Amino acid sequence: MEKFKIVADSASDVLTLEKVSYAYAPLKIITSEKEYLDDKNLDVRKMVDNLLEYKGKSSTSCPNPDDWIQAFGDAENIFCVTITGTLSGSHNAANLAKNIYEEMYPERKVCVINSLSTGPEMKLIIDKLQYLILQEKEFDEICEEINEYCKNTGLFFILESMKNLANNGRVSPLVAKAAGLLGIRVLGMASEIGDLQMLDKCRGREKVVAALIRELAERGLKKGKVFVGHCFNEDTAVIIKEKIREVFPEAKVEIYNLRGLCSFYAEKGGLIIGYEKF
Ligand code: X90
Repeated sequence: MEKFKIVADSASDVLTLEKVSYAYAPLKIITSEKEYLDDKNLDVRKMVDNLLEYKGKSSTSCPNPDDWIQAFGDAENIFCVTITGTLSGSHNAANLAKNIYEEMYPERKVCVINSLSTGPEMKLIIDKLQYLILQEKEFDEICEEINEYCKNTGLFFILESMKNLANNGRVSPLVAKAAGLLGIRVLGMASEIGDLQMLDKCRGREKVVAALIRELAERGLKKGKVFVGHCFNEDTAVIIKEKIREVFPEAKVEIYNLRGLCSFYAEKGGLIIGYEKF
């Protein structure tokens, strides 16, 4: 049995970890025609293209406590990272799973972490957990340190459409409307309570990237790590990376493709940026 294990839901975009035992609980993307399981086998490109053509209703569903318990598997100390509990039932389900699991195995412990965020910020939290575990710290110590760390990470998003967010009640239709206008990109961030907070509406890519860089500076990026997750918008991700390199030469930037859940809500062209506030 493993001493330490990291577990997350698939909103984290993390499928494997190199140095610590890891598992994820997939969310689902549901249309009247099809169900997409957000696991390693999902063809994200195909899903995004299908969704662009599809005109009917679509929604998502989160793991239930049983799914979480399965992902926990057999480990003494589990760190479980969830998408924001403000917008998803995943966090609640993970807490229920923790209670059941700890009752089933009184000698095992689960620390559930509400990311109050998604994708790239969850990735930062998972990387930090891996680092803390490799430092051979104790369970309680890691719990404490990871909760401190979460206060020093943040998330921005750049969206061209908020249709799926609005249709599923994750933002108000009024807010979503602005993002629907041709050529308009919305810049926002994960708020302190873990929902979407709008910052700016920009016409054109250059303006929105400039606004993002300004916000990154104002909200504390200096030499920290940055993950730029994108939904088939590598061009803009590369521009963002170059701009960050220029303005914050010591920051460490990595680009990656969003997986299913984040792609569904960010939609084609969407970008989600997680960063450290130091
Ligand atoms: O439980 C479920 O069905 C999942 C619901 C997820 C709802 C929101 C996901 C947002 C994904 C959009 C831009 C980033 C927003 C960050 C807000 C904290 C990506």
